[in-house]
Amino acid sequence: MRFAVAASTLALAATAMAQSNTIVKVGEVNGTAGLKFDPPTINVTEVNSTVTFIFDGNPGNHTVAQSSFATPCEPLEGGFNSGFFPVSGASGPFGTWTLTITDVTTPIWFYCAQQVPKVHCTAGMVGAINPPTSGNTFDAFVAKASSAATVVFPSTVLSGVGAFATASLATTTLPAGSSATGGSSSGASGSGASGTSSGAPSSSSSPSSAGTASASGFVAFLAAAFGVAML
Ligand SMILES: *[C@@H]1O[C@H](CO)[C@@H](O)[C@H](O)[C@H]1NC(C)=O
Ligand SMILES: *[C@@H]1O[C@H](CO)[C@@H](O)[C@H](O)[C@H]1NC(C)=O
Ligand SMILES: *[C@@H]1O[C@H](CO)[C@@H](O)[C@H](O)[C@H]1NC(C)=O
Ligand SMILES: *[C@@H]1O[C@H](CO)[C@@H](O)[C@H](O)[C@H]1NC(C)=O
Ligand SMILES: [Cu+2]
Repeated sequence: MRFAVAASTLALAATAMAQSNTIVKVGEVNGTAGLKFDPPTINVTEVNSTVTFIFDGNPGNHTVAQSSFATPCEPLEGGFNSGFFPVSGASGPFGTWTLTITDVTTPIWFYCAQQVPKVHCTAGMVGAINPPTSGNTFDAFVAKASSAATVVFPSTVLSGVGAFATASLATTTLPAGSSATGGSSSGASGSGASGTSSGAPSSSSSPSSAGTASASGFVAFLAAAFGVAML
């Protein structure tokens, strides 16, 4: 027993020093639906770290689409886009989508491409991974987005610039009233690993999935993620 605790502590310490997993809520801030990513900016220092977007804003129907500082509400050429995931119930189904970051030296900008019933990008639904702290800052990006004349609705693409996903947006159902124990996420394993999703449009232009992500690790991570989400 003591050994098991020690071993898991070591494993946690090793994980903390290597790649990170960061959760970004889509369309939800502190339990309330809103046109935001939460947190809107994150720092990722290690290549192959992951960012998991949890689409749990209820009600909501959002995307995570890569753009550029110059044109915040238009798809970056070669950029990623999760596709839409509609949420219309307090207990889901919710969507999850995980990006692996391959370039931690260049900012990764993204926006929500939803324009119905209002434009989310101009309303401030934008985010950034590793934004500069001077010059092209996140605040400057938000300001640029707010006055964007053009908002473009991209098709679903897994592979982006400096980041990629290996599976489409997956559907996860949370039982009503589930607690922070996270034991309820096993039902998500099939959809999480295989990338099937009823909520996201399918895309014939998506690159084939590498499909090598650890399913059990991902499920454990989802459990932790929803534990946080339900606090
Ligand atoms: C969410 O809650 C945290 C902790 O109470 C608070 O610091 C933060 O400002 C809140 N965010 C928003 C957008 O209200
Ligand atoms: C990211 O790092 C910068 C310094 O490089 C820091 O100012 C900022 O607070 C960090 N952001 C987060 C979300 O940790
Ligand atoms: C990132 O993952 C790729 C593919 O598994 C691997 O080839 C590369 O060595 C990894 N890089 C780091 C810094 O872990
Ligand atoms: C989500 O939004 C997209 C884009 O506006 C729309 O095509 C789709 O029908 C919406 N889905 C639902 C279930 O409302
Ligand atoms: Cu949105």
